[in-house]
Amino acid sequence: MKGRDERMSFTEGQTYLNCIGGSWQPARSGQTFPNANPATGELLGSFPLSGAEEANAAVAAARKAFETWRLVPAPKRGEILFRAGELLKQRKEDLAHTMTMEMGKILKETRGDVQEGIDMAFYMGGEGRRLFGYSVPVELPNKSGLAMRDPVGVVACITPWNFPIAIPTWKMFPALVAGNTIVFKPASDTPHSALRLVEILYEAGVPEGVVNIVFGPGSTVGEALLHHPDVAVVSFTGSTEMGRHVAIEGAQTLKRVSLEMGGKNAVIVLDDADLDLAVEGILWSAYGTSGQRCTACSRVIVHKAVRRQLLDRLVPRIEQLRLGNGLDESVDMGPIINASQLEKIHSYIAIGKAEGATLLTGGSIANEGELARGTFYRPTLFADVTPNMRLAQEEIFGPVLSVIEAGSFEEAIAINNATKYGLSSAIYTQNIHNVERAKRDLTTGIIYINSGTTGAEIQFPFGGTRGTGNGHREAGLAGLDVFTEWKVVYTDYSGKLQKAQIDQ
Ligand code: UN1
Repeated sequence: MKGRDERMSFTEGQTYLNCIGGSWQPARSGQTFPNANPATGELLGSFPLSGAEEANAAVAAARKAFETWRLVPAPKRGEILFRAGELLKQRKEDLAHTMTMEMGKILKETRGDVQEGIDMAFYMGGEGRRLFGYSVPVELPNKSGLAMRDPVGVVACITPWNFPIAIPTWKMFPALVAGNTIVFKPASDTPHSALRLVEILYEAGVPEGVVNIVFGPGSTVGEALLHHPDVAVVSFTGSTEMGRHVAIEGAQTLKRVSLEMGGKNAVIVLDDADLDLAVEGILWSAYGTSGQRCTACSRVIVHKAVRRQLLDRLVPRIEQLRLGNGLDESVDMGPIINASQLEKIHSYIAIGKAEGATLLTGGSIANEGELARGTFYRPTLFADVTPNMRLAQEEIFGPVLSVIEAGSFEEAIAINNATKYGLSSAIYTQNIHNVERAKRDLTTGIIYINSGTTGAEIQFPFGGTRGTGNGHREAGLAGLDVFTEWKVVYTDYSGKLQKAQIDQ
């Protein structure tokens, strides 16, 4: 690969490169942006501050590579993903460390993030020998019909910083096995994990130009991809506000746009719940990744009969959570991704108090000792929250949890469903009737029974209703639909003109 020796493995303070058409190159302007560790503030490296020019060059390279990649037999494309899965496995520990350093979540979680990439590599690698279409009987004699999947073309993958390996693999691996080529624009807070993933794909055997990575802001690189006529699909994960913009702009060139956006996920605790189990699920799903997951639990809807008992168990456990550098295995919660997110999270404390909610614990920036070097926020719990408060409606994307009281099963379900988001919900109950009613009545894309709101597995569709998505799903079989076009082939071997619907 051209320029490969310019690309070295992770060294602090190093300048990294875009990969366009298999060639590693800086931004044409020569400018870079810094990548910093949110736990310590230290500079980890610099990445190319690219713009429209680099994005357009990457689309041209991907468009060219598409003409040959689409003709590579799908089982061979799948084998490359199997090799990528092996490399991810071999480098899991190293990748987890890199990820913890650039975005802060604790090692246990960054290992899980890489594991999702490994799982997706093997799952989608297997699709190389499936990619099922179907044949069904046709209405005329001596004729057959076949529905098959075609790749769509150039796919732009625009990804967030909270799952820097997992989410890109959910987009790139199904796209690749189906025969598409890729321009990858990762979040500017996590460029290094993204770069490592692209290196692995090339090492696994992806031909030049099939995967391209362009670092830089959404406002230049992202916009160029959104408006480029040769980009066929935009797969985006991020805020609902930005997702709406992607959909509107993408519509101008009739792109297929797949959106995964915000969440305001709840854990419902009924009066017959195992409260100790519920506390574990709430802690893990509300404060894991410092609450910075689209699946994070940010509301607890508790039956009034067990509210007091639940709070009595929950508050001391929250106060025991240890904040610190995620590389330290004894730490429970790492930093917030950056200073502007920290400020945004903190602004909700005043909002919640003004609305009349009761702050039970947390509610402040943590800056004692070593923590002052990073961007840390104390795990926070509000009680006496009512369903329409901003605390209960807006995605905060941080460790801020609101407890809402409900008087009945029906009320709890109604509160759960009444937000503009619809990603994930959880219910704790030991009553089989409540389980079945919850499965029927909860209107989110993912439901957990007696478990928290996080922990989706890649063999199932991932995504949500209402403002969380636009009807598409990632992962599982459904994940292929975004990256394939149905093509139907009718073959008439009767040797005469047969007219469907006319010749009866
Ligand atoms: C996200 O929050 O953006 O279910 C993805 C989970 C993870 C994926 C979360 N497997 O929480």
